[in-house]
Amino acid sequence: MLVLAALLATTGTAAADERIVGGERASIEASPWVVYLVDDRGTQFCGGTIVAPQKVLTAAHCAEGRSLREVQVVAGREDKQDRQAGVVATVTDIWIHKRYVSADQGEDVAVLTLRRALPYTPLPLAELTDQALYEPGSQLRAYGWGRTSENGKTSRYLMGATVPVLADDFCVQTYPHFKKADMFCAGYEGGKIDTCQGDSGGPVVVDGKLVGVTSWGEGCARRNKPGVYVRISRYAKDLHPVVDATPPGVVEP
Ligand code: 4AZ
Repeated sequence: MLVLAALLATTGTAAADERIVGGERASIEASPWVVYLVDDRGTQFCGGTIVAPQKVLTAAHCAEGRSLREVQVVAGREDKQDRQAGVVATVTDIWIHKRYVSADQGEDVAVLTLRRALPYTPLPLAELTDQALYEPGSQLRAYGWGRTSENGKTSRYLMGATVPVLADDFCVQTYPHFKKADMFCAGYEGGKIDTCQGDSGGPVVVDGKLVGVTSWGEGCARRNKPGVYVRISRYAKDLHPVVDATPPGVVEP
């Protein structure tokens, strides 16, 4: 999660300067619904959110082109190196929004069905009636194990950052193909605090609801280039049938 890449580049010593790191460690106990996805080599590549005991919501661009064997869900583990913590869950089905083409064209949502129910509290989705949560200035929390600078390494530990919703007009100005019905952008005009590669698919939360999924942006924490997120309230109708379905062949723990 984020860093001030431009400042790093100009000072050369900024890596040791904590003031430029926009995120901070977050605890898995306080955010038990945040998970990460690993590939068949065990490498973390995206985030996700537990939205029902056997369902994880992520970005379509995280799930696209992957077979079931090429994605597993790691839940309850704050430190990626702590192999004892939490559980690694097998994926039995991947649902990708039928209109998904690419992240910057919208519909960047996917739902993974797990073989077993996870012993962690799911996070409810924002609904169409939750428009107030998306007002400019609304302070959201984004979570992930992604890169801590634009060209840096992903994070060993779960990180969180607070980013305010920006006005749709600003997002359209900076990203001409931004679709305000399907997306929102959040962050600071000056950059500094942002999500980054590896955070994709992970949760953006306010008021105990999942309002966004990390989707895209130009670089990370750049001036006037905020992060772009899936506007989850707009997809509630598409997601509920998938999220609320009882998976066949349920294996109770
Ligand atoms: C990515 O590549 C990505 N700064 C995620 C988030 C942002 C940019 C890129 C937002 O997954």
